[in-house]
Amino acid sequence: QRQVKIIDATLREGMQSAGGTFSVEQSIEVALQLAGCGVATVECGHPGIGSEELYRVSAVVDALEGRIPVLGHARALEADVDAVAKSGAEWVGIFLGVNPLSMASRMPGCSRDDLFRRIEESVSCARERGLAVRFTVEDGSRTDLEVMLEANAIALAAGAARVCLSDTVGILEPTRIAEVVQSLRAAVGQADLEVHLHDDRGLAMANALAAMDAGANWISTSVNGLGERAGIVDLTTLLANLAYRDGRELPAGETMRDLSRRVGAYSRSAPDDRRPVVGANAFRHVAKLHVTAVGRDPETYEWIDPARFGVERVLGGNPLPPVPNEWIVNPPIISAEELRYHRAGPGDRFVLVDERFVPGSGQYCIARRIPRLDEYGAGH
Ligand code: HCA
Ligand code: CU
Repeated sequence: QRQVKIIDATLREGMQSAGGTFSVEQSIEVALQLAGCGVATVECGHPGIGSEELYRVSAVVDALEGRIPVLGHARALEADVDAVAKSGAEWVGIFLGVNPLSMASRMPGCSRDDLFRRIEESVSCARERGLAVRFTVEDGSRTDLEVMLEANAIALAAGAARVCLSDTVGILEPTRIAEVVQSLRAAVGQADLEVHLHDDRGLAMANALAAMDAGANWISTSVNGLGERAGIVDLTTLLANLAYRDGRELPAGETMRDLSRRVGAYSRSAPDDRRPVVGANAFRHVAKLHVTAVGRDPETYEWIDPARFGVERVLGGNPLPPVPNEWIVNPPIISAEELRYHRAGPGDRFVLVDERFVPGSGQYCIARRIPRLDEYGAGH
């Protein structure tokens, strides 16, 4: 089995999340960190949207200095493909829906043959511009398999290097995606095969692993799973899974945690303490029974050695007094040092609303809320 490669789409799919957009500077920071995380390609933006987006994508291309390639997103239209070529990105990701749902709602009057012609033309156009091409049937999981296979075959014949199965609304289950990927793999032979999986049913990660086993060799991710609605496959959790299953080498834990925190702040989302690996509680043991057992032999309650992520396990954390009802968003338990950070006030990631010392623990329980846009300071 080939080593699976990761294309991280934080700077494209993640821009389609509720938390807002990434500035040029933020995009560059994130792209450079992604390059240090073993990601094979950075998917960034949709240059056809306008000049600002085109500028953001070219800035990321320049900053990466060819360390890893950039892929820009494009509809199956010459203008969109041209914009990607202008950005300097090496790859274009062309997508087109070919099922009755997308045809009726977005391309009334277009026959399937018209759409197939558009695939042929846009892929050829991209090849003429010197771009490498990934082709995606949008909403592939709700598209008739034969139709998807035909669309892919047209794209590959026109020079696409990779096709992508898109579970645009996150409906697949592991057993089903395995069947679909096997059919796609049989049809595309040795060509690269990617999967782009939304998490609407909470199955994106399970589907990614099933797809890998069935023959997909590229997985599309984003940091913190950021994306439309419930998002897509989470990058750092996937990396941890690959380390666990396949012994794949991990990037430095500090880089992963920093990336997660950074993208969390840039996307105005509260930290997810329970997120695998990078969450504050990912390696915290609470029950006395667990704490005692882990003290003797960590393996008793650990799936993987936190030292592999450069993290120390945390023992204890409870019992704490119940949090009063009126305490608002996400009251976490933090150290005195972290409290000083939160006291720094507006311009920070959160606005501190209330704080309370937890007796005997040296820690504080705080209430905070996500700042309104006008409360964000410079640098955020
Ligand atoms: C979108 C849809 C997409 C495309 C994926 C791809 C999806 O937001 O435009 O081009 O590979 O989920 O189908 O993200
Ligand atoms: Cu998507």
